[in-house]
Amino acid sequence: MMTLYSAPASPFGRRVKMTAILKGVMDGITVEAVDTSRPDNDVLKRHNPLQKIPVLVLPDGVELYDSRVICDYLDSLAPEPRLIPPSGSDRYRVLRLGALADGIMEAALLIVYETRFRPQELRSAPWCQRQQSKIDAALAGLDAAPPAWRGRPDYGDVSLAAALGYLDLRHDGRWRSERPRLVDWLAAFDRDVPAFAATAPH
Ligand SMILES: N[C@@H](CCC(=O)N[C@@H](CS)C(=O)NCC(=O)O)C(=O)O
Repeated sequence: MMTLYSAPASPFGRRVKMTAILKGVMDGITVEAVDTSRPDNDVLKRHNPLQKIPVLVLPDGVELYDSRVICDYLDSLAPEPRLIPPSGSDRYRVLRLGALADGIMEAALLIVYETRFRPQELRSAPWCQRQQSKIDAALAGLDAAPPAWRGRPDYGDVSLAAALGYLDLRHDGRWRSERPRLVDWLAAFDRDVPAFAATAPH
């Protein structure tokens, strides 16, 4: 059995869970919820010096982080469906979309953390605006040319869906009003990939 330390709202954890479901290995994973807002969380400290989730602990005790590494590992467990192409331009298209989604998730998380972890007097509106501008620019590019949807997700698609799901959850879905093509893309993903609804934050 493997253990996944995560949290229901974590977009990085959701990407890992969707990957595990798509690879057919979720039954071999126990999910342990971790509260990242608690300072000095012993579980987190024990498994990841960076004190971040998700962490996947393998049966032999090896701890894998971060979510990119975990998804790569899970993808290696079964030949099909292949979520990260092994080589060629497809591989770098997929990894680049994954990196873009990472940037959206990281910026969105920093904006949330600004109010969650910083006292009022230390909060910086320009800093949050800087993070928001990264999200806006990434979404504008994606809306202008959404990833081709073929009904079978790859790692880049899974990452983008996790990022948009997090913007729905924690940024009130504000991205939707100006990104109609991306809204359609996510609707198609949701329709064709049951793992998306199955991992929805609760
Ligand atoms: N690059 C990491 C990011 C993980 C991350 O930022 N996780 C958040 C929860 S969604 C976290 O653990 N935050 C706690 C903290 O930053 O102290 C990954 O892909 O796993």
